Amino acid sequence: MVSNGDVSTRHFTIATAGHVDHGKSALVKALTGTDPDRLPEEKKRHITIDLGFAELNLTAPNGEKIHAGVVDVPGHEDFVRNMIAGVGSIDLALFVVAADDGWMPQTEEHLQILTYLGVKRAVIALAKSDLGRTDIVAEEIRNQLRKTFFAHRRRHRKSKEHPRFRVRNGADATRFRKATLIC
Ligand SMILES: Nc1nc2c(ncn2[C@@H]2O[C@H](COP(=O)(O)OP(=O)(O)OP(=O)(O)O)[C@@H](O)[C@H]2O)c(=O)[nH]1
Ligand SMILES: [Mg+2]
Repeated sequence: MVSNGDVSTRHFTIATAGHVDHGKSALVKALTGTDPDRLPEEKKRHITIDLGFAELNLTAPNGEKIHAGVVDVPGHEDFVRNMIAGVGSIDLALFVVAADDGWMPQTEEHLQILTYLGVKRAVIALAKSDLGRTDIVAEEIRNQLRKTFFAHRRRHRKSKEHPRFRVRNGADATRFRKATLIC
């Protein structure tokens, strides 16, 4: 935390994760206004190759300022080394699963990488909710996360045998109808 007179600012680093084409960069752009795909080749191929960066400035209900640096990682398996570099020292993962595709190989691989690197917090974003059966994919995500650290944290806090995830609709921050967040 950095104190600036009587206003303090908390700093966080967030990184995306998830399978190729599941909507990570679109979500970063919707949240921050910055297109993280900056390379000409990325624009041409409509794919993230290298890490992209954006930032988010928020004010908490208590007036505290929050500054989040956002790292957007590639989902394609060929660029997994760049993904690993991007999530090396983050506070929170923005874990994206597309509702029309569900749990895919790099969804699983990125979850394993986050787990291995000790990332302890994640927000799960169910992207492309305008295209898919959100209830079925949400259930699939719950099942996949049931035995992970993310679920265990909730289980400990609530002292329940089975973790529960709330599903809620996010604000309309994109050109798409809505983003459904599962947390
Ligand atoms: N219909 C619909 N399309 C979306 C949504 N989010 C993203 N897209 C589209 O899906 C495609 C892939 O989106 P990206 O944000 O580039 O996906 P990505 O996960 O960043 O892809 P990589 O970085 O290459 O792994 C683009 O054509 C987006 O416009 C959504 O919520 N609904
Ligand atoms: Mg991308």
